[in-house]
Amino acid sequence: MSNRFDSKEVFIERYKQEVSETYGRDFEETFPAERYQVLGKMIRDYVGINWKETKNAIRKSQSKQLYYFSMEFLMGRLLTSNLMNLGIYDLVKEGLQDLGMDLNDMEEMESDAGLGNGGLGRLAACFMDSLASLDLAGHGNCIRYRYGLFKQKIVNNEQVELPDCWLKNGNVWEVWKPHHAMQVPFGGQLDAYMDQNGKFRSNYHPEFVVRAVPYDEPIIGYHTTTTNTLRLWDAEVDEDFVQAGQLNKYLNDVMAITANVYPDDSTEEGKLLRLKQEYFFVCAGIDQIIRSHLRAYPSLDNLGEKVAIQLNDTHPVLVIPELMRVLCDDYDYEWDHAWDIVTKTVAYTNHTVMAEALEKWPQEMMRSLLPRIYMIIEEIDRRFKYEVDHKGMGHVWNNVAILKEGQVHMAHLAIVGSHSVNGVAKLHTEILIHDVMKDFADLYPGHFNNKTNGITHRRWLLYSNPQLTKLLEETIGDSFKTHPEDLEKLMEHVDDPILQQRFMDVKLERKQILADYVKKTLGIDVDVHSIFDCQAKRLHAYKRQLLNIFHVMHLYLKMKEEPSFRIYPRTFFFSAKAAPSYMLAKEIIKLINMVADKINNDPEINQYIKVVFIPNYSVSVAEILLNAADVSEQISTAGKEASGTGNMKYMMNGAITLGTLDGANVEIVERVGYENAEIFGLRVEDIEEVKKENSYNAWHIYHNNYRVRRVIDSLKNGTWSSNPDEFQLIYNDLLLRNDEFYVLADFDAYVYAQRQVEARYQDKTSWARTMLINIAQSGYFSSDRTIREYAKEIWDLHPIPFKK
Ligand code: 26V
Repeated sequence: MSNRFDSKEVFIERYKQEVSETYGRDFEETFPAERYQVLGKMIRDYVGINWKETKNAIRKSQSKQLYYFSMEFLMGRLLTSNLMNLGIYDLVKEGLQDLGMDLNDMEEMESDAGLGNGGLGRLAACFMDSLASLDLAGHGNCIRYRYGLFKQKIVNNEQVELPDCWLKNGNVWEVWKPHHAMQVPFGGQLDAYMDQNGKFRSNYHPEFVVRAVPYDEPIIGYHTTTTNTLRLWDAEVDEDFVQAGQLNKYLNDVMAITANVYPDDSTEEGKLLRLKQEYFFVCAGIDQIIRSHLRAYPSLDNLGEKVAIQLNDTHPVLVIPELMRVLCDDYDYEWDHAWDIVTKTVAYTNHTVMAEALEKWPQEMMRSLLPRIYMIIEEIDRRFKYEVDHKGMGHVWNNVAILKEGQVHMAHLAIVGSHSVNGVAKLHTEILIHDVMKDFADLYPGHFNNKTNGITHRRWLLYSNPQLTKLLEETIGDSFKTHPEDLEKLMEHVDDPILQQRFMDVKLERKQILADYVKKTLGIDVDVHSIFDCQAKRLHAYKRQLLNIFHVMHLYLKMKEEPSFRIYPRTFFFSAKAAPSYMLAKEIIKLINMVADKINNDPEINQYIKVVFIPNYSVSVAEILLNAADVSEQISTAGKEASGTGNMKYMMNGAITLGTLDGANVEIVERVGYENAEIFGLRVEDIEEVKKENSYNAWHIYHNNYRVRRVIDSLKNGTWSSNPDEFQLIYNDLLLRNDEFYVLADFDAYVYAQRQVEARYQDKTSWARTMLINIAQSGYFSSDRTIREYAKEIWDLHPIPFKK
């Protein structure tokens, strides 16, 4: 029997029956959570036909397939997106209505799948949506973490981390595939020997083996048959590998592998576990690829023609030595042949130029945990040295070596083992080529390329902002839904006063939705006619939330000092998680919350300024925050933010970028023009100059700039906290450690830019026009465009041909 329901009536009948049969009770007697479970299951079953057809079509046409290896997938909730992509949202909504239910309530029941830290994980999720929507065979490979990134609560102004038990009510989208399980070995001894043909052989006696068990989630394309797979690996015990007397330890070690998403790797302890996680999902993912390839083709010779593997940052870079191991050890390939196959198959995306974020592993740790893999890395390094010398580049060896100073440099391994290395925005790629990875770019000039990030306009415009979507449809038709570049048609209408007014009404509606959420969850009243100024992203010194809150503090102190100085009412929204061990970041969160407390409760000031810290920034929070913004704060130190993707989501919903010339901001301004953004601050060249001259002196600014001094002094003089040492880390970072991210250097320029924003906001016509221009120019930042570029220029991937 088909699982399809083509009419509301059929849906209602099936749904009632399914709920009642599943729980053995009359439909009316069942709980909302139970009804949610069954709804999810019915949709998953509904998708089954497409899933099967996609697999069949790929097999029949022998299409090339992409595997996106990522330690993180920040999927968020999927119910709305799945129903909308399937084109059955209205049918289900109305069906539920007839049953006295509200689809919104069902949507709220779903856990927000937070298997990631921030932009990198969300990018992977947007890519999945675009791949399927463009009919490309592209699958995700990751870990089924039992707990997502921690949930953040604010208690006494401080961040408190709570576990994110996203699986506690199960996961309706996943399908458990125990028969596709495999074994992943760790540690132990490797006995190497030469066989009679002089070929290297080894017998491996691992110390520890776990069973990797996949859970598959369908990734549903927009109004298309294509349904790809996100495979999440769970670790289970392998009955045959428990050593006598070690049962408990073994159980704990196995459980630990898939317990947590790493909030970053700034803690020493737990590093080994992170390396285990990396090999775990790489080894399992590669095994699956090899097995499925050999079901379709007689050998692995054509792997590079039929499979593309994209490494989302260096976390999955062990793909390179692991594939070499499989080819050489398990399938008897000669090194050079195997290397050709590997480098043809694998491509690498770099997501940061921050030195401390570039992954390195102690050689000893790698050798003892993964003896054969380490041996292969040594061989890759040895041969790479030969190549570098041979190219007459021996003098750069120390910059490019994979193994040096006792560490394995994962980015170097990734570059050497890939046919493509890409940055995630124009400026970022330039910095990679001309600065951070310069020697590699000289060695492999053709390998480096840019793929500016994107976001799925489906989730971030069509589904999370139906009010704006409707207005756009009425103005320019609906072609932008499948061709987001058609948003540009809006350019013809940006001067239309009626449209401007209707757009401002839509914005107001979104602001009201956010205001209601803030009132309900935090009890804070905000004025929807104030300027909504938003900064939402991970808390990191280089992103400079400090600059933003310093400006707020400055406004407050100035208004207190000068009763004649008043500003246009503004609400400053912040939302940010800090890594649990990142003390400076946590202190900044505390400062924001203490400033909020003080200002929001000061009757003289709180009609002009409100500060709202929204806890637990996540995909679901982003879905109501970003589209309510008037101002998008993108104020990182130039050269540090690889791309940013939040900036694109704000833009697509009309907000004006207040930003530095960093990451994809550069391309945003390129499209909207300087007159439709507010750009300020030091540029990359300026910072390079200052660094070269060694001329930056934070004390100098402190002593010579009254406004800066007033703000910094307020950290210690009881304005925000009775404890003068409360913000000592911030103080030290700025003054004793000379303000690494140029917060004080950009302060005046930022205050000035904020005044410009204020003035512009008061000219309603021009403000609305600017917002409409931002929307009109945002189509370029759809991840559909990004994925088309990857498919054409890196993967050589073509749409799956479905036979009609
Ligand atoms: C991680 C860490 C960890 C601790 C020490 C400092 C530090 C600095 C940066 C990072 C980021 C690691 C990689 C990453 O998540 N990059 C982000 O990737 C996004 C998608 O391409 C991009 O939009 C963001 O700009 C970039 O930061």
